[in-house]
Amino acid sequence: DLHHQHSVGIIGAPFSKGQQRDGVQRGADLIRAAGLVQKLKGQGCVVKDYGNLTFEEVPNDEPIGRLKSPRAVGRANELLSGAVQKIKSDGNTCVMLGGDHSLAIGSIAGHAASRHELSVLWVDAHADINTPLTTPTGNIHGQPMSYLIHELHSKIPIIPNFSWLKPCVASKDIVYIGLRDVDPEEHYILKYLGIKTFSMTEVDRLGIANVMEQTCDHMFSKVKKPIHLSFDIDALDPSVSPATGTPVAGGLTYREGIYITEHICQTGLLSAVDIVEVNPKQGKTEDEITSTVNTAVDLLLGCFGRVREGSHEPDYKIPNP
Ligand code: 4U7
Ligand code: MN
Ligand code: MN
Ligand code: MN
Repeated sequence: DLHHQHSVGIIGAPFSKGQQRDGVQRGADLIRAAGLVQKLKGQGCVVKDYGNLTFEEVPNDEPIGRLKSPRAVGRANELLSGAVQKIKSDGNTCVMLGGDHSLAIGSIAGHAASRHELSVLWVDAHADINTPLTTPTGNIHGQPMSYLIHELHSKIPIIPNFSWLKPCVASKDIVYIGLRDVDPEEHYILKYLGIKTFSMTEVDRLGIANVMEQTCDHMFSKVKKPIHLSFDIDALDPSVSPATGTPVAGGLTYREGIYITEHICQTGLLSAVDIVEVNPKQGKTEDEITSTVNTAVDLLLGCFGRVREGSHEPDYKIPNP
């Protein structure tokens, strides 16, 4: 609804070991420095910033098969999962500022631990559903969904520092928007599990309004579950958000991105949001960094009640001269 007050709990996760590019660990602080908390308060939200997690160095974190930094990623996500559970038990919508997208493992697992059944809306150029055996790169930011889905449990090997994690999302409760760089093994998995996807082709064919109608129809087909929105900034076109590690041409426009957040806000069911993969070191100029960070902030404002038509206090009166 448009008038309820959003209680927002923010957790920063300055973590980068789910991939190999330095800089993504600075995303959370840059999004804060762009005024996120003040802007959310300015639109009527009650905001608590829980600060940043501290990730200790994990020694002897040798690759396991193709998997890179498995122990560090497992430990970081265990910590994040606990923090998200705390923020949810305090009665907030949780905002997780990454960091790379491997952090969705802990964010979604922590959210699921406090809410049982979730719908997951994954907005990304990529499907991030490689398993540790299908990954072409070994980077865990390309794998988080496979660790979380019940139906893939038997395909995930035992990994050190992941024993705390139990799969917590059903295939039927997932929707993807923005796909345009999907590995063949990932494409098979998406089809095999019958996961609902709106690639950029569907966004082009249907338009974003129709995509969001169908997304909500799919997510609310039975009961109205709380929504976990996992938003990878690379879902947007590199002309909008260039400062990211794996940009892919042909992405969502700024307006399509904002429309997604406005529509999800209006469901009244948004329960947790991730904003990930903002990497200032991947920006070629200061403007590229600023536009990426400001877009991340605007997406979050859309999640928490900002509407482009404008708004006013219910008791506002035009001043008399
Ligand atoms: B992101 C990739 F192979 N699929 O698995 C992989 F193309 O969180 C890319 O969406 C993953 O940015 C991208 O490494 C991860 C690759
Ligand atoms: Mn609302
Ligand atoms: Mn991506
Ligand atoms: Mn991603």
